[in-house]
Amino acid sequence: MSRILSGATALLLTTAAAPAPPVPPPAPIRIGQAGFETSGTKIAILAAAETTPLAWTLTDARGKIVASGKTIPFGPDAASGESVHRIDFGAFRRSGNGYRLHVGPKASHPFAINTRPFGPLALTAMAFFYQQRSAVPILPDYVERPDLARPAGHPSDTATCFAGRDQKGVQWPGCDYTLDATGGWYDAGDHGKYVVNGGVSTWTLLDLHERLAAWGDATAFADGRLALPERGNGIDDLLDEARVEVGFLLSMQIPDGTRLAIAPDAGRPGKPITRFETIDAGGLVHTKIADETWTRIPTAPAEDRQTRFLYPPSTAATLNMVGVAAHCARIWRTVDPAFATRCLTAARRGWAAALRHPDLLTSSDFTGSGGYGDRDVRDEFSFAAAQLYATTREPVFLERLRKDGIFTDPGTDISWGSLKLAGALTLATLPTGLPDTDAATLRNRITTLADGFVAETGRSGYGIPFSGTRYPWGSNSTILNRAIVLGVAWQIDRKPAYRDAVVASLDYILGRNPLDRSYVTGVGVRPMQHPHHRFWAAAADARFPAPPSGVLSGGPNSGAANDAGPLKGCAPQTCWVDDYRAFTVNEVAINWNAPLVWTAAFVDATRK
Ligand code: 9MR
Repeated sequence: MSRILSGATALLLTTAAAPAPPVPPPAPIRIGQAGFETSGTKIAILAAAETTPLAWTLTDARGKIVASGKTIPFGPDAASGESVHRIDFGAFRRSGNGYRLHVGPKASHPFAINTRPFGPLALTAMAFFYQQRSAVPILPDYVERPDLARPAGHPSDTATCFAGRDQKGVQWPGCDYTLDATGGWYDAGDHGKYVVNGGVSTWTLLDLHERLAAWGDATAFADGRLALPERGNGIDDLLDEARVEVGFLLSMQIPDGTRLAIAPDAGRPGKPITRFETIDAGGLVHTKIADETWTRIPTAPAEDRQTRFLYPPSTAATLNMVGVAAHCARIWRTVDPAFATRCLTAARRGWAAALRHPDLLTSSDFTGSGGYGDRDVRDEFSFAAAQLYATTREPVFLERLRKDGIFTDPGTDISWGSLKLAGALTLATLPTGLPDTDAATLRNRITTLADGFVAETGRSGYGIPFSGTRYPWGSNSTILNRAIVLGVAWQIDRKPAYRDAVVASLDYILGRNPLDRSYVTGVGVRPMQHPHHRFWAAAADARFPAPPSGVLSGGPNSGAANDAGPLKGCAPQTCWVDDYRAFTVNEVAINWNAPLVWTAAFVDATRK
C-alpha cells in the first residue's frame, strides 16, 4: 500500500495536467449531447426569432436527409431569455452516429441514436462518489487517468467540538469529548463532511437500489460493475459505495449519557445567541466535521492542514441520520445483518433524542464550511418516521406520519433541506406494510404532482419539468430531483409522458439548454471542464488534475444576475460560467451527482 501511496503522491507532484481542450462554439439547435434512445422521445430546441413553423431536416453521417418536418414555435421564454422552437423527431427510430439537425443554415452538433445512451452516464456519474471518499487513498486502478489518484485525506478524522468565536462573535464553549468521524465522502469542492447533505445523497442512492428490481434491472450495479476496491466482495457496488457514507453518518452520533452545552437560540434569524444550556445530548448527531477556516484552491485533501472541528448537533442532522440509518437497517438486513442491527439501534437512539430536542436548529455562523441551516425540521421528522415505519412497521411511526400530514401534503420538491417527499416516495411504492388506502392516497398524490411537472414541460421553452424563473443554487439538482418524482410516478402507472419528462431533464442537463453546455464533465461535445473543486483544480494550478468524467455542475443560479460581474442581468438559465472560482454556479456536490445517477440509471433500466 505504501508503495502505491507514494506513487500517487509522486504523480500528483510531477504530472502536469493536460490543458483542457477548447470546447467548440455553441450551436443554435440544442440537443442532449449524450444522444437519443432509438425508440425514445427525441426533442431538440432551436433558438430563433421567427414566429411561424420552420422546415427542419435530419441528416445521417453521410449527409443524406433521413427525416424532415416543421418546427413548433414556442415564442419568448423568460427562463432562457430566448425565443425558441421545438423540433420533435421522435418518429425517427434508426440507430447510428453522426446525425445532425438543420434549420436553414443552422445546425446542431453531431449526435448518436442508440438503445442505451444513458447507461454509461449512470456508471460514470456513480464513479464520482469513490473519488470523493475521505480517509482512503484513491488508487490508480479505480480512476480513469493516473493523475486522478491521490493519497488519503484526513485518514484519522477525530475531532472535538468547535471552541472559540464564530462569525457573529459568539464564544462557543466546546466539549470534553471527541468523535472519530473518519471516512465518508467530502461534500463537494470543499473538504467538509456534512450530515444533512449526506442524508439526502445517501437516501437517493439507497432509494435507487431499492427500485432497480422493480424496473427490471436489479443487476445494474452488481458487484464488479463499478471500479471500486470492494469489487469482488460479492456485494452490490451501489451498496458498497453508499455504505461509506452510512458509516460516516453513524459516527457523528453522540454517545449516551453525554452532557453538552448547546445554544437553544442558534439558527434563529434576528435572535442572537446569548446563552448556553447543558443538556443530555446522547443520541443527537453533530451537523458536520469541517475545517476551521476555508482552504484555498488548490488543496489536495492530504495537504489540508486546518484544524477540524465537530460543529453543534441539530435536530435536522439527527433526523437525517435516523432516516438513512433506518433505510440501512432494511437494506442490509439480508446483506450484513450485524450492520443492519447497528443501523437500527442508531436510528432508534437518534429518534428518541430528536423527540427530546425537537427544535435544535443549525447555526450557519461558522466559517470554513457551508451552513446547511434549516429553520423548518418538520419534513425531517416525516422523512425519519417514514424510513422507520418502512423498516419496522411499528404503528407509532405511522401515527406520527398521519399527525404530520404526509398523506394530505407530501411536499412538492426534494432537496437537502426538504425531505418529506423523499419519505413519501418510499411509502408510496415500496412494500412497507402501509395500509392499502394510505399507499393508494400517496400514489395518487405523487402522480398528481408528476402531472403538474409534465404540464410545466409545456410551459418551459426548453421543455423541462421546471417552468419557474428562480433558479436556485444547485438548480440542476432541483430539476433532476423532479425527474426522480417523475420516475417514481412512471413506476406507479407507466404513463410514457412521465418517462419522457425524465429524459427531457437529462437532455437539458446534457446540452439542451441556452448555453448549449453539457453540465457533466466528459459527456457531450461541450462539457463543463473547470469545476470549483480543491483537487480537480487544473484550471487553478497545472500540477493538479482536471476533473474526471461524470461530474455534474450545480448549474445556473439566478441569484448571480444581481452580482456585479459577467453574469449581471443574466436570464435564469444562462446564469452560469465554467470557471473554477464561480462557486455559486460551478461547484460539484454529492447531492447533485446522486440524482444524476438515479435518473440516468432509471432511464437506462426502463429502456424499451
Ligand atoms: O447546496 C447548498 C445551497 O443550497 C446553499 O444555498 C449554499 C449556500 O449555503 O450551500 C450549498 O452547499 C454547499 C455547502 O454549504 C458547502 N459545500 C459545498 C456545497 C455546494 O456548493
